[in-house]
Amino acid sequence: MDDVRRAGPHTRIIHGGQQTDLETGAVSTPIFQSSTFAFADAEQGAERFGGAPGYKYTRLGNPTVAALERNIALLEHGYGALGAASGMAAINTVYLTFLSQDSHAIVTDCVYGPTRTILETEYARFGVQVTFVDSSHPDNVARAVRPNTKLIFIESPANPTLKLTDIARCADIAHRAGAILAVDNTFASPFLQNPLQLGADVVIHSMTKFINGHTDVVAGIIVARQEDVLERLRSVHVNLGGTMDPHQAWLVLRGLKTLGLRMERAQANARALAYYLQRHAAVKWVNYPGLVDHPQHDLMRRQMRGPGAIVCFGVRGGLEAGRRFINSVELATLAVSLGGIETLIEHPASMTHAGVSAEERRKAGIADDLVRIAVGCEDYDDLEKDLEQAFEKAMAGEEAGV
Ligand code: LCS
Repeated sequence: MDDVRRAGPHTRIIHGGQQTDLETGAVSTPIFQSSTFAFADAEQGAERFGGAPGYKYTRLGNPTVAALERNIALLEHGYGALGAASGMAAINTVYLTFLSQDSHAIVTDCVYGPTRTILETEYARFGVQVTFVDSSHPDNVARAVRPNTKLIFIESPANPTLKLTDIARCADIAHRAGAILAVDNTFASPFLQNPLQLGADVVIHSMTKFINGHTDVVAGIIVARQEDVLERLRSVHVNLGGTMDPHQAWLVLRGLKTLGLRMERAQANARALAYYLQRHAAVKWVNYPGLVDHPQHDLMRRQMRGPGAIVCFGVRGGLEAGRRFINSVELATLAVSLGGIETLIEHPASMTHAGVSAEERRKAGIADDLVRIAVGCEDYDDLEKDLEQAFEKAMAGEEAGV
């Protein structure tokens, strides 16, 4: 194929940035499990350290990791990408690249817990200033801009409130302020949303989630729209050391091949579950951007290709009934994380976002009764049956006053 960039979404996922191994004909990218790479002679070693192409040392670059980086860069329409040991390693490289003493960041208030708490606990020690805003109203972002604002970091859809942020508007605000816009695109995956095409400068993913999709790897990636931004990130990333291991990269490459298939199926399941929950007497409220009454349904249709596979809801009877409900599921697994082929269920206020204070959670809209369900690829009927029996148990406890 002349240019896989112009191919359809599944073809791009399967073939993007991949090439058959020239020496052996291996169709699957080999695992180059080597920490270092031999030079032909002293001159070649010196040239490579001077910037000539070629591998030197795995923390600085590795062929298996590079195959994954080429693929994700292509899927996100970026100039290039940097594999990371985890989503948090990717986020820390972004923070450390663009923030310094007395610089200011604007961050979505309802981001993944540690994305927020590390700014409050660690970066604050070095004089970094942060304003957390409800970025679902871009005017809040514009109002928070200061002369020293260097980074706007948004998560859309956000974890766990599923609030969306208008990426194009935020790119405009960032660029007028001379700042970088970075977007955590984990919840959408590159299959459903491409922030760089909407004007963002940097995208990060926790590849632990949809991109790998099999609940067996922790990994992250950073994608930059422009070469100069990528090189700034690279010089911090390789020295900070949160880079990727070749075996980890190979597992992610393998999981990634079915990203489109998994997303389509998990999203269809999520959509059907959202309708089921909306009709259910034991459910107080449902939050899913695919529902037409979601306050940002139109924005979802504008900037995403689908609402994704995470559904949040509140169980009638508050925290206790919610606890009984999540203790009663049998097919769905009570565990944090998301984006795997199996359905996972968790309670953010006491788990993923427990490090965020109760007051800040309330301000960010992370309700105490919020149950997050990361819908997987099982048969829909089995999922519905499982939730139904869990609701029956939760409500029976309610009547018995348990
Ligand atoms: N960004 C988002 C949106 C996330 O949800 C997570 C992890 C991260 C970044 C960090 O990625 P990691 O370092 O774990 O690869 N979110 C989790 C969650 O909701 N449950 O468990 C982890």
